Amino acid sequence: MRDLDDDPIRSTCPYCGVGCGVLLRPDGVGGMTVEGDPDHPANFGKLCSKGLALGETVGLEDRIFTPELHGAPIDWDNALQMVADRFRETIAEHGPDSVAFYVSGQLLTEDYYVANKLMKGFIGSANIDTNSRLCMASTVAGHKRAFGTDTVPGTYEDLEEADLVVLVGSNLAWCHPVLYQRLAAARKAHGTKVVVVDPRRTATCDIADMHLKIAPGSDVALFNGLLRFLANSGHLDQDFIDRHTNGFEDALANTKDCDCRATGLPASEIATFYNKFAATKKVVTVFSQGVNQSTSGADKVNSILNCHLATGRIGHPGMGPLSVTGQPNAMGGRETGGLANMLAAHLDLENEAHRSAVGEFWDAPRVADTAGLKAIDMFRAVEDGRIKALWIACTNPVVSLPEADRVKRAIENCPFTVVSDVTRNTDTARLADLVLPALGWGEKDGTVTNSDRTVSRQRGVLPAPGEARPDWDIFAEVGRRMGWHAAFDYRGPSEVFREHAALSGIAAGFGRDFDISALSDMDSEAYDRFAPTRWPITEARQGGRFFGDGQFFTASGKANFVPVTQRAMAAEPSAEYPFRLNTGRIRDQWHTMTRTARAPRLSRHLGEPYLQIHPEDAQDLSLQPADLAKIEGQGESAILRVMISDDVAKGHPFAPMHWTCETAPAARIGAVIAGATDPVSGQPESKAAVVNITKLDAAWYGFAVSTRQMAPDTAYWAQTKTDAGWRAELAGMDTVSDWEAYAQALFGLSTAPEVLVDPARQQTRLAFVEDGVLLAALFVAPEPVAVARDFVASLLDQPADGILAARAGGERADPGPTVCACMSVGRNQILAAIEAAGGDLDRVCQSTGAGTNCGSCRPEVADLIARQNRPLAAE
Ligand SMILES: Nc1nc2c(c(=O)[nH]1)N[C@H]1C(S)=C(S)[C@@H](COP(=O)(O)OP(=O)(O)OC[C@H]3O[C@@H](n4cnc5c(=O)[nH]c(N)nc54)[C@H](O)[C@@H]3O)O[C@H]1N2
Ligand SMILES: Nc1nc2c(c(=O)[nH]1)N[C@H]1C(S)=C(S)[C@@H](COP(=O)(O)OP(=O)(O)OC[C@H]3O[C@@H](n4cnc5c(=O)[nH]c(N)nc54)[C@H](O)[C@@H]3O)O[C@H]1N2
Ligand code: SF4
Ligand SMILES: [Mo]
Repeated sequence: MRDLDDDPIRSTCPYCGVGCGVLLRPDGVGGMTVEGDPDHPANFGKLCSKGLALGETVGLEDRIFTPELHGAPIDWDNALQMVADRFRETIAEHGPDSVAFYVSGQLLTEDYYVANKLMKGFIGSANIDTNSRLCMASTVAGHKRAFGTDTVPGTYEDLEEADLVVLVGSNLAWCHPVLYQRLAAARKAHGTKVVVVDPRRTATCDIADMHLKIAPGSDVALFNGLLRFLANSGHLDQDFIDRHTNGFEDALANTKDCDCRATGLPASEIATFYNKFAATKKVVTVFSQGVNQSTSGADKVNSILNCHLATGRIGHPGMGPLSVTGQPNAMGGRETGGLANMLAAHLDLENEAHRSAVGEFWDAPRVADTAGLKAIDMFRAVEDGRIKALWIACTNPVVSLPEADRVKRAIENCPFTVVSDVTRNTDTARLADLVLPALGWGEKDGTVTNSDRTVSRQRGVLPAPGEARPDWDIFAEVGRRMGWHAAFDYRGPSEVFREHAALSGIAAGFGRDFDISALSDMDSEAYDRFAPTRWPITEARQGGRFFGDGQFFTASGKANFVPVTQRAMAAEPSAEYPFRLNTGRIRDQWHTMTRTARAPRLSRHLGEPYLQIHPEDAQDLSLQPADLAKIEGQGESAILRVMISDDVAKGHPFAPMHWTCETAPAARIGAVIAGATDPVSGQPESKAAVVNITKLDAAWYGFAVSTRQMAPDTAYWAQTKTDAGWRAELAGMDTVSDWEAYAQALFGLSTAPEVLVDPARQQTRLAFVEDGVLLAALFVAPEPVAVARDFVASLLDQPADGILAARAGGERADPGPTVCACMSVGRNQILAAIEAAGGDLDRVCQSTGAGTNCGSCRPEVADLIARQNRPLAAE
């Protein structure tokens, strides 16, 4: 066993595409401490709240330890043979396109490589797609159209060297917090100007010199207008255009019909932005899901790339487009060819020469020669029976895909579904015939590539739970059992990585960008020691930027301008569906919460699914703060807590994507989103569904805490972990006559509770106390319950005096809802500090500790300061 004083093990955070380095110190009893790695080039020691809480998410509760067939354990031998047999039989009877893999940007490069090789080279179908289709597909398509390859030209340092950073559809403060901190620090040091283009005011706007509250979906109009402005105002780099690009005139001609008024922005704001862009040489344009998740996602990407190409602002320090990737290995997935329309090593499926080179390298019987089904189409093919055997790994599509209920029904009806996951308790794994236990972060070994092409190692420091196995190993063994022994005979991840690196060398022979061939003879010790390195990694070259030399990866060696036009979105608001629903992320949760929900402090920031809605919309709908709203679209519905805020525009509410059947079954927002996709990239429009909203008239509302997980059974509930147990919000449509019996069922307790009826507040309060210690409590009322929630939750497992009074006692002040998750600082503490320290942000942060670690709560602290003198809309 390792000694506690041993040197820490370096690894990489498994969440966002910033790809921060971490130092892990296992405690010898299944846990570990996690710190930022000061030597990692992505974060230099910083971590955000999610990275910092990693140690709290590695416990084994909820994990799956053996394969399970319809819920019953079976051994690996039978499980793997069953997968191999079922896939082989299905292929024999219905052809290779009757099976599919749906994988994930959270797989490691080695996992991805093996899965892709098995499907595209050996099964002979390209029916492998990934959740990156929901995430990066539009960028991939945009890059390929402009550059000839899916190349990210710049680096993180560019953000620090730029004089102007334009953030388009990116909530960097919450979604790439450490990169946001790097930008905020650069801005403080040398006054970088920041422009945020987002229909919603986000925490990122805290460092924005300008926030362009653009109409949803109108980014092409904004950037086409910019291209025209650059041309008309003499800001083109004509030499670069002439020597290194094709198609400028067409692209410019296309902007003639473009009307910037589609953006809904005042002409003066547009002019200020255009002038600033034109006048600043060092401009970086960062873009993310507000760009990608759109039926014109690829066009939005190209409208941005066009402006950088037209000014020659690409591939030099402090300038260029920078797509920030979401998942830790979104880039690795692209490098291994994990999308249904790519081959491997950035080679093209449609290219005969590419195919035969890869086929020869793999010694593969048949390399797929046409693109496979992209995510939305793949699940529709499951629905209509074209796909009869499906393997889902490392993703939770029943929650994260649009038309989520349709996806759910499709999987339910699929003749054979395998799910590889770390837990069986996901909405998707619950529907599988066979669940395979995968090793998780902290247990497995491999590599990931972050947004700026830096390849880093994830290292296993914890023992395998039960019989869990690494994903690459599971795919490889199925490959062997399907009859391809030699091709899948890997002894470890380093062997897979070497093969991947060698293939990249072959790809480079075709003039491709992705080349890490210098690593193709790296032995397993060198692989173990491998330090973060930016690609390309060849004998001649390492890292750096692309395209500064004007050389692109198209046949002509020149970049392509892509003529794009502002198009309508898939659906317009109507009488039936008058609202356009925006969706996205919150600061402290990761996607479907299978990991972040395990760390209580990450649920304290925003612990419940909510609908952020403009005050005028709320008024029209008679919605009060803390009411519940019913959102309908697609013939499905979701129930969310109302949060009234003018951060969102009228008619354009926002909801987070994170809640599931495990955490808040009525709130799966994917169910109400249509499966409309971009014709170029196949990426769904997750940010612009049309919906109807009504007030939910519940008969009663409740708030409950319990030392044990509760079993709610009502129209609406949302449950999260606390330090000493669980807390839940509840609402029911039917009146309850016996609250005592209801509470006993909810808590699984048979003892009699203490009951207090408070007629003034119309509240009924029930507390279950054993030996003077609080086990559980329920507060119910005909209106949303007013009670000091954090305070009540803090009393669990504590002496129960005063619980039913539910006020913060003199000795234990109620800290209020958590604002700073890293340092556990509550809102009330911050308000007190503002009173004492005045409105100085730094002083308030210093005195409370808030914002002194990752800093991503600083926008909220600033907001609290700003709000001191005005009434709160949402509370
Ligand atoms: N805390 C946290 N961080 C994460 C994740 C997480 O789950 N939680 N997930 C990671 C992943 S996989 C991803 S892909 C990234 C996503 O990172 P981001 O893309 O930054 O996050 P989102 O919240 O999805 O969306 C960004 C913004 O797009 C805006 N938007 C909506 N429509 C439009 C539009 O038409 N035009 C423009 N310009 N903007 C629009 C939204 O209002 C939203 O603020 O985050 C990564 N980081
Ligand atoms: N409405 C709406 N929907 C969206 C989005 C949006 O903005 N709005 N964003 C989209 C985007 S950008 C993304 S990236 C997707 C993300 O959506 P998903 O990929 O569905 O979300 P996750 O919760 O990250 O799912 C990862 C799963 O893998 C499991 N897992 C973790 N580690 C391992 C491992 O090592 N091996 C295996 N086999 N399993 C593991 C986890 O337990 C979890 O079940 O959501 C998309 N959906
Ligand atoms: S910014 Fe946060 S979530 Fe992203 S890699 Fe770094 S620590 Fe992890
Ligand atoms: Mo993503």
